[in-house]
Formats: sequence, structure tokens, C-alpha cells
Amino acid sequence: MLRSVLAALTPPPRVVDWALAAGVAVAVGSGLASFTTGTRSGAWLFWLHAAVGLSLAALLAAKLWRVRRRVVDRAGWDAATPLSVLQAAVAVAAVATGLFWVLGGNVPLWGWTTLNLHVGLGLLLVPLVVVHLRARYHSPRRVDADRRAALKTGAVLVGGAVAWRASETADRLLGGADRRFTGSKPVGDLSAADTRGGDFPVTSWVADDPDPVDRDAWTLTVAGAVDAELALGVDDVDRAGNAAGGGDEAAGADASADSDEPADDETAGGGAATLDATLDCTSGWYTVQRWGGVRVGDLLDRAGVADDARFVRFVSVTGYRWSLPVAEAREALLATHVGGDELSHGHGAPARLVAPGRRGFQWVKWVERVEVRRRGDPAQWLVTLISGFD
Ligand SMILES: Nc1nc2c(c(=O)[nH]1)N[C@H]1C(S)=C(S)[C@@H](COP(=O)(O)O)O[C@H]1N2
Ligand SMILES: [Mo]
Repeated sequence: MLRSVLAALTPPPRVVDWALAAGVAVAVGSGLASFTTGTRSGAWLFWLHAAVGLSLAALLAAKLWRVRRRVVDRAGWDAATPLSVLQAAVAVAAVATGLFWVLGGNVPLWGWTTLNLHVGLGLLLVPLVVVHLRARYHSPRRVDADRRAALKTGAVLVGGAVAWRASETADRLLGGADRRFTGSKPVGDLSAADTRGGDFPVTSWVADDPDPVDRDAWTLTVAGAVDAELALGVDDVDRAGNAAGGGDEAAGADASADSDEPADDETAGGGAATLDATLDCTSGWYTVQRWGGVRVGDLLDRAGVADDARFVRFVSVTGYRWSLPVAEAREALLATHVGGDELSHGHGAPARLVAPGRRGFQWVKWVERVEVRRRGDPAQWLVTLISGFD
């Protein structure tokens, strides 16, 4: 009974296969794009990713059921089968780890969260699918592309979306729904009682691990397309940070982790500012902290920005760097303090970028240069991956 219902619902083999290939492409694409998504306006990317992922689970089940005999019976193996079996295992694991994470699970392995593992499996799937397509390519057929096949495929997608909604609801009922829309889970939240300086993980994007920066030798340079280059010592920058970060905490911030806007920006003169902002790491955790430091806009005003400048690049002592459009950079903070305490080395002392709405890897630590530029910086993608290697 169940079997015949499922058989009736399953699209034709080639449609399943092509839907799998397309589904993997969309899942990997949306997953990668989600890495740079930190505001609510991009939440749909995560929904798409989840719905497609769950549809893939159904399509995978159909596919594995179809080929089960060929796989179980060793006589059915050919040269391409081992990689296909590996591909199937990776695909199942990628979907399973994604679901596990969403349902609140996390089993860290070798410093990797389950979300990291999910990302790694998803990326590994790409070359495996390419190899598989080369070995088993069957061009799409007209006869398969009829209305019923389209309806069935559509039904699988709708099923994925419904399953995603259901999992969200289940999660909420089970009380585990503390994830942000990005999938990240809270650590050391501002809403927690003990938010003293930096009660959250120290993380590197890949391999950055510099020696502590000598505060007295450190200078912050503001250069590039500016009227007058600035070179600020730690005292210049710190004066700003202390004025806002010390003493009573600035008042009345809305620390809502999911709001699109920087929650609060209180400027206390002389460039000193505090900012409640959410650091959301792509390895799956977030923290809302009160950052104290100097508003980048105030540094830029002091240096004088050229009319045709478009980006501001933040460069770490390690070479690690990221650029923000000028208008956005103005609202960002170069933080010397967190939670009222001086930044620790691990969190980027003497100064790190706090870029509300951006993901953690874009919050450059150990900043020593602020460069006003006329162009973007595509090479930053590569540089952030290799900056830690000599
Ligand atoms: N220079 C530099 N800045 C960096 C990184 C890095 O590897 N090097 N890692 C980024 C990543 S991936 C995250 S999530 C945040 C983590 O900040 P934290 O260590 O203060 O929690 O810093 C970002 N800034
Ligand atoms: Mo991160």
C-alpha cells in the first residue's frame, strides 16, 4: 500500500536524477551565499537552503531505493560504483548533519562544529557530483518532462518546504529554537547576567594566530583616498574607547539578535562610541555584546574622504582584510573594548572591526590599517583563507 503510494508520487528516474543535481547546485549555492548574509533581509536564503535540503532528502531516498539492488549486489558494480557509493554516503551525511544542527544537535569533532561538518560535506559533494555526472550522464528526455513529472517534482519541493516549517515548529515546541535565522546558536549573550569582557569563543576564520600586538608600538593608520593620512597611537584610539566603554554601561540598547539595524549607537563625543552588535560566526554561534571604541565615521571625518572613494578596507597585522562600502563603514566601530573591558588579544586587541549585519569572518581582528579606496577588493576572499600561512 505505502509502497504503491510512494511509487505513484515518485517522478521518473531521469527527473529524480536531474532534480538531485539541480538541488545540490541550489543547496551549495545558497549555502555559500548564506555565509555573507547577516541581516534579516537575507533570511529567505536560509529558508531556501533548508527547503531544498529536505527535498533532497526525499529525492535521495527515491534514488537509493531505485538503485538498491545494483548496489547491494556486487555483481552490479562497475568502475564508477565506488565513487557513487561514496557520493551517496556524503549526500546523506550532508543532509543529516544539516537537519541535526537545525534540531539543536551539535557534536564537535576536532574543533569542528556539526555546522562546519555540514558545510564541509556539502562542499565535498560538488566534485563527487561532477564525477558522477561524467560517469553516468543521461541527457534529459522530452518524454520525462511532462506535466505529471513537473507536478510530482513540484510536490517534492513543496514537501521540503512543509517539512522545513514543521521542523521549525517542532524545534520551537521542544524549546530549542534559540537559533538565529542564520542557524547560529547563542553563546555569552548580552541578555545573560555575566557579560564581562568577551565571554564568547575566540575564533579564527582559517589559520590566523598572531603573537599579541604590542600596544605601545602599535599605530592605527588611516590612509588611501584621504586628504590627510592619520597615524594614531593606542592612547588616541583608547581615549575614545574608554570614554564610552568605562563606567556605567550606556543605556537603553535593544539587543534583539535578529533586528536588521544596529541596535544602538551612542556617541559620547570625541569619536567615542558604544554599539550593541551581534557577532555571528559561520561556524554556528552568535553573541550580542556591547562594543566600545571609535566610530569609523569619525576617523574618516578626521582624515577627510575623497569624493570618489567607495570602499574602506580594514587590514589586520596578519594581512587578513575586509572592505565595506564607505557609508556602511562609517557606521562600523573599531572596538577597543567589549562588555566594558579592554579587548583581549584573542578577540583582536588593540582594535577590531565591529560591522553590524556582517558575519563574524568579516569583523577583522588586530586592525592596523584603515584604507579608503576607490575600488572593491575581490582578492580579500583568498586572503582571508590564506593569511595565517607563511
Ligand atoms: N585577522 C583576523 N580577523 C578575524 C578572524 C581571523 O581569522 N583573522 N576570524 C574572523 C572570524 S571567522 C570570526 S567568527 C571573528 C571571531 O571573533 P572572536 O574571536 O572575537 O570571537 O573574528 C573574525 N576576525
Ligand atoms: Mo567565524
